[in-house]
Order: sequence, then structure tokens, then C-alpha cells
Amino acid sequence: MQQKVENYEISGNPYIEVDYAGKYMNKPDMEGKSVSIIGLGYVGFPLACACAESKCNIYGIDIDPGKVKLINEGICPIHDNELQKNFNNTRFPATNDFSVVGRSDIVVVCVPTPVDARHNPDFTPLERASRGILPFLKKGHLIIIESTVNPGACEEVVQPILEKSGLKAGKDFDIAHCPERIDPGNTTWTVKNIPRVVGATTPEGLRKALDFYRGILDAEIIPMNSIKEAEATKIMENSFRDINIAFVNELAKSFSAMGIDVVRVIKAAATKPYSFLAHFPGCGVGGHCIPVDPYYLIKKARKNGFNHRLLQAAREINESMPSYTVNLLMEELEKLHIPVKKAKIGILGVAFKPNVADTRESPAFKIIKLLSEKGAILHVFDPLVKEESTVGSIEELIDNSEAFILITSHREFLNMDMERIKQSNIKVIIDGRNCLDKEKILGMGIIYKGIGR
Ligand code: SAJ
Repeated sequence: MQQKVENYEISGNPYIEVDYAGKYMNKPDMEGKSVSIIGLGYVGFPLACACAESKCNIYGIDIDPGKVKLINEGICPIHDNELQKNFNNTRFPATNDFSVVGRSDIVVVCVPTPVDARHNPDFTPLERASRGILPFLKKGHLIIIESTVNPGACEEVVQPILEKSGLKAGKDFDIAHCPERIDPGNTTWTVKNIPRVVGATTPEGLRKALDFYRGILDAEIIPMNSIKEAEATKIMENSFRDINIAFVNELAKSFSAMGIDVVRVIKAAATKPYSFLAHFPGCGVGGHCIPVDPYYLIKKARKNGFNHRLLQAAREINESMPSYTVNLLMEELEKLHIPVKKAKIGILGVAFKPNVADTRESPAFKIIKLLSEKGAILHVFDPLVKEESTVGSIEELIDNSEAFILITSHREFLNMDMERIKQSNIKVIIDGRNCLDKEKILGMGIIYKGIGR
């Protein structure tokens, strides 16, 4: 298939001649290319499937024996029906044996880059993956890092470990960075069609990386001038989102005090056909990307003597939302003279975003902790996170609660049985994602509080 290549603004790009990046190109043939993918989570697993689909000689590597076993039994290790369907036709072998790296031309690292309790970048998984590669690193290898990191991390964390082999990056092997852009649960934008940016240590390394991604994906692959540029692109994307969410969260608090429904205002602003991108307030910002990535930039910049005041302020605003949400409930219980101690409170949703089972950095945990510390009796239900649920259904939660907080707008919650709520003992509903029918709830004589509405 003719690979559509836009004319990139590549002025000054020392790595790529115009003819390579500016013209239409044939899709590079990846058949038989030997590829190892380290980390078979929501990033590495679909990428491995794409490699298998392009008939690469693909090895999946993961340190989790349970995940390796599932994959070798043909079971997708992620709760995702689309991925499972795709995997049925794009099987690949998984192992926890890094020696397959020695039989690969390209190694792609897709491991988590979390922060610790003090919000410091935790490079442990990336360092462990790099040390796993080290004994099998060879001349001509292309090592691609997809994990989200701050500018400089590939050359300051990964490269020194790999060069313990005696081989030299940029001379004996290449490092590239192609930040992952997977949006879990998104069936419109998938690993196959999301545009990507790539930076590498040398022009040859960049070519190899461009060929690899253009060979296995059907997306625009944009060459960058350096690894740092590629690292900076992803960190900026996610910091941009965190700041915009913080902006509407702050507006929610401000407009609420003025009796203005901030959701209606955001939707009205979104009618402006240019230069506005709607974000919405909520009970907190979870996930392994948005609440984490800005800290990588904040910490790195601080080492260079720069203080990201705006990024820091956005993080503080977003981190305040769980307690803001609990306080909304406390205020209403107080008005009803219902002591929070021993009050029966429902918690609807634990996952960090709708229709996924992922609970990383979910605001639910902070909300549960705050209410538990106040002595409330909690009934937790998330249809996708059974292990955190304390009741077996939304009906059981409704029947046993005096109030509830909706934390995750799972599709199961959007059309909950309002009649049952009406018949129940529920007096207060806190809608942490502004996704319930406010008028209907008020019409039933139940107190409704959203986030900014
Ligand atoms: N959230 C809000 N208000 C919003 C949007 C999100 O409060 O307007 C909250 C969500 O409830 C969730 C958290 O922020 O708790 C993160 O939500 P998210 O939609 O950003 O979900 P993620 O973490 O899966 O973000 C991914 C990211 N993708 C990658 O890092 C590759 C991010 O870059 C994308 O922008 C995002 O998907 C997306 O746009 O869906």
C-alpha cells in the first residue's frame, strides 16, 4: 500500500534528506524482520500484534509469568475485546527470557514509567529492561524506547546501561524514541493509525526506526531532529492535557460559588469553531499518564534550574479534586444532620476512566481513604474492578446506601435504575463526572451536587 507521507516541515533536520521524508514512499516490507518487544501491557501487546500482522519474526518479552502464560495460550492479557479479536489472528510467542533479544534486529521497550510516593520519576522498570538487553546487545541493534520519559532520559538513563557492553550508541548500535500514544479503550484511534513521532541517535538509526513503524503501521510517522525532541513532544502533549483539566477544575470551584453550571459554559465555549478544546471537571485525574508525566518534566527542569510553576499549580489543583468532592458530600450530610460516622455511603466506580478496568492513580482510592478515615460505612461497586468492589451490584449499593459518589462514568452507570433510587434511602448524590441527569434526580427530591454544576 502506498504510504501517505505529508510534506513535513523538516527544515534543518540533519537526519533526513527531503526525498526520504517528503515524498510518497512504498510501505517498507517488514516480513521476516526480527523484533523483540519488552513489556506486553496496553502499549507493547498491541504493538506486538501489529508486528505479527506484518509478518515480523516477533518475540514478546515480559517479566510477569502469568502474562506470558496467557499470551502463549492465545489469551489477550488486557481486558479488551477488540485486542482479543485481533490477537486471534496475530499470535506471537511470549517469554521471560531476554536472550531472544540477541536474535532480534530491533528491540522495543514498552515498560511503565511511574512516579514514587513523592512524585519522583521511577526509572526502575526502564533500567531493568535496559539491563535485560545488555548481555545480548549487539552491533547493528536498534533499541527503541516507547515509554513516556522526560527529555534526556533515553540518553541519560538507558544509554549508559547499554554502553556497559563496550558498544557505543550512535556508532555500534542506535537508540530511538517513539513515544507511545495509546488511548486504552479507544477503538477509533488505535496503535495502527495513531500518528507517531520518532527521534534517534543517528540518521541511520532514524531511517531504521521510520522504516519499522511505517512498515508495521498505517499511520503518519514524523521524523524529529533528535531523541530529546521526541521525548519533549509526548511530555508536552500530556502536560497540556493536565493543565487544561486543572483549568476547568478551578473554574468548577469558582463558578459553583456563583451558581453557574460550568459544564454548560464549557459546552457553550466549545461552539466556537476554532481555538478552543473542551475539557471537563471531575472528582480527580487518574491514570498512568496525565497525573504522572508532568512530574517527569517538573523534576528534570528543576535539575536544570527552571521551575515549572504552571505545571506544578495544575498538579496541585487536580490533586485537590478528591477532597473537594468529599467535602461536597460532607456539606450536604451536615445540612441533613446526618453524621458521616457510620453513614452508609456508596462508591460507584474505582477505575480511573470509564469502561476500562485500570485503577492506577484513580481518585477513587483517595476518596475511599478520606471517607473511611471519617468513619463512613462504604459500599464500593465497579463492574470492571470486582477485586475492589465490596458489593456485587449497583442495585445492592443503592439498596444499602444513604448517599453515593459517582467516581467513574462507566456505561453501566449512565442509565441506572432511577426508580430504584427513588424507592431507596438515598438522600444525596455526588456526581463526580457530571454524567447523571441532574434535573431528574432533583425532581425525585434527592440532593444533587456535580463538580461545578
Ligand atoms: N479527565 C478529566 N477531565 C477531562 C479529561 C480527563 O478529569 O476533560 C480525567 C479522567 O477522568 C481520568 C484522567 O483525567 O481520570 C485521565 O484521563 P485521559 O482521558 O487523559 O486518559 P488516559 O490517562 O488514558 O490518557 C490517554 C493519554 N494517552 C497517552 O498518554 C498515550 C493521553 O495522552 C490522551 O490525551 C488521552 O488518553 C485521551 O485524549 O484520551
